Amino acid sequence: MEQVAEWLGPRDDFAIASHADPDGDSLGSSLALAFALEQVGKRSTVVIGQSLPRRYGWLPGASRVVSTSHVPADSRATILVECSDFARSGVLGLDTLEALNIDHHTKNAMYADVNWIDSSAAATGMMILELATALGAELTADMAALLYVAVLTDTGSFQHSNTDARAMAFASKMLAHGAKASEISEQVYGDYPAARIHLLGDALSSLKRIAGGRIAYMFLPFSAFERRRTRPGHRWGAGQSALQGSRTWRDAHQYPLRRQRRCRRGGEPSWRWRSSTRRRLSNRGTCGDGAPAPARRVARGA
Ligand SMILES: [Mn+2]
Repeated sequence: MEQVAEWLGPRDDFAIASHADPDGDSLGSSLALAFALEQVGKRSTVVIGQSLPRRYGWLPGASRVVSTSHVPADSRATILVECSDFARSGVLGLDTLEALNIDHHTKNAMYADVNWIDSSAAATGMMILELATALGAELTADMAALLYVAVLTDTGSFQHSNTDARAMAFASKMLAHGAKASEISEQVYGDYPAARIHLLGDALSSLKRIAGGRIAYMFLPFSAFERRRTRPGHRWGAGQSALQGSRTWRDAHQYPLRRQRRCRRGGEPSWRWRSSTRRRLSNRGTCGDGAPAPARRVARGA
């Protein structure tokens, strides 16, 4: 942390880059960092390599996010938030600048001048608060909302295994500083288009049980995506929601979801199946009757 503050000290005009397909943690962290830097008299621009996802359009400071494929010309240094390498940002030219790398994932190429990785943090947002405090910035209500979004989304609404006492204490602190839990949840999770809800229904109604009921699976054929007129971003989201929904089923131990994807090889469109699975923690290792659980990843292709 000392090294990070030392690196920031003499520098100004930062491009703060979130990763491609930005999530609540990378966007909330990037914007909160921009507010903290502003408090200590430093200029920064938050850059993302695509348009801002609609459900994050309400975030404090969202109007300052610049969607660009190339780093702004007036940037003098860059801070990458949750990017495993420069390319992960989806923004070109960052590697020509002096760089600070902030991440809580262990899989990180350690590519910057200063690399600050803390895998014990449930969200990068928790590291950003540490940094803001070290810089002497105050935790404002806007920053608290942004950092609450970071920890809310990265813990899967406080359901994933990274939900520990520290994450909950952090969330509590954000609420005490003005974050509104119910409003934020509604903004983040209550803005799905009808097409995505229908797609979720398609997935859930395809639910089948095999292997004597020990394995349940759902599948989403490409035709469902076409029928529901979904955009690419909805497809992954519907898959995730379907997996989430299947977790509530009392007897399930593992939840594979198969999605059909269209691929182009040598100009000819072809079909591929892609599978993802989730396993219930309390049943990890066995399928209830003592039999070993099936492989975590179901083989791709069909
Ligand atoms: Mn994260």
